[in-house]
Amino acid sequence: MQDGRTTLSKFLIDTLDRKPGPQSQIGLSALLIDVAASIKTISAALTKGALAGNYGSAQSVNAHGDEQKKLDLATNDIFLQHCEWDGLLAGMVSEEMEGVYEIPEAYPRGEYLLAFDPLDGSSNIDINGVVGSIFSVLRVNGESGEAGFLRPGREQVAAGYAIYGPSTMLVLSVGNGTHGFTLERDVGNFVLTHSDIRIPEDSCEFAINASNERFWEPPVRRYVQECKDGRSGCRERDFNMRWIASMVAEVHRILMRGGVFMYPRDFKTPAMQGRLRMLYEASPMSFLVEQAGGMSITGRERILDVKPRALHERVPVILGSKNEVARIGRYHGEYDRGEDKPYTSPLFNERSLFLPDPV
Ligand code: AFP
Repeated sequence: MQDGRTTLSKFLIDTLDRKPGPQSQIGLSALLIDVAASIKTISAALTKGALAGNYGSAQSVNAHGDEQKKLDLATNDIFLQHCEWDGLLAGMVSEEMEGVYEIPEAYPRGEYLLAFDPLDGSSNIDINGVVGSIFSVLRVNGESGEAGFLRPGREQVAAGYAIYGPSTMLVLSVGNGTHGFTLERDVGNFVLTHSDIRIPEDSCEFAINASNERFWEPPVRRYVQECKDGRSGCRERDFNMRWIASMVAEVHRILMRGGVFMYPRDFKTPAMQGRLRMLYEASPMSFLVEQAGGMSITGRERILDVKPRALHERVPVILGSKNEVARIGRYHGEYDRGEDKPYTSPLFNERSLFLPDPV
């Protein structure tokens, strides 16, 4: 594979079709070509911006009560139209649809299941910010309907995202590393430009929506405070903070230069286990991050081991540079075991041997 020369099609032929992989990979390359075609169509629609009249609200809400932008619905339809007809899928799930999208009777059914967020970060659309699409592929396992999708993310056979930035990129893994392709718009090809991406194990950059700080659990507050303390604190180095409100943009930055992205469990809405959805956000992004040498946890367990109980189930997400994510996981463990409280004793003050003289 040569950066700058290998197209997505050649990558998939060499990686999936030429290599005698397990039987289960047959048709996967064709499906990923259909997904890539969806991304090209979406990229073309987004570059028109306000001129296409696509901005603004669709005056509707999705299954979770989130307001839908016109482009949320338009991009959802693009994925359906590109992927439903080719006899590769048995069903689809999307952030923008309440239930499983059954393949129309007019088309043959296939061996794969596709879950996707057609437009991640859509609150950035009207401000011309970075947005993306996220997708996850499972192989049919004999269970039909919702049950077929409710499996741990480690069972994914492929995952990826598109990032619609100054350039459109497709970042993909089929289980042999994480690779980035850049859209050569004049020709219409995705060209391999970032083969075998590796996330640095250490980092000085973290991303979290700090406006939720008062709702975070103590281990998250502890980690973020230590980052803010910088070189004057126990980390002995300064950190930088980012928040783009687009998971695709945050994860792409981490794949490019390391860092940590956190959307942890918070008590702003106690019933919600975080904001991000498992099937088409946390799970595919965790697959990509792990394939690139990073780590992805809920705070207490590996995200790819979590079995979702509902199509749109939310999950806390802490992912990125392995050593930083492991530290945050350690803080959660210390908190759960009651080990993170400074030692206090009726006889001795935790900062010095003796209690101050009674005043
Ligand atoms: P939208 O697609 O509704 O804009 O949500 C984007 C997202 O799911 C994820 O991409 C961001 O990291 C996160 O939400 C931003 O959440 P806040 O708006 O609470 O910062």
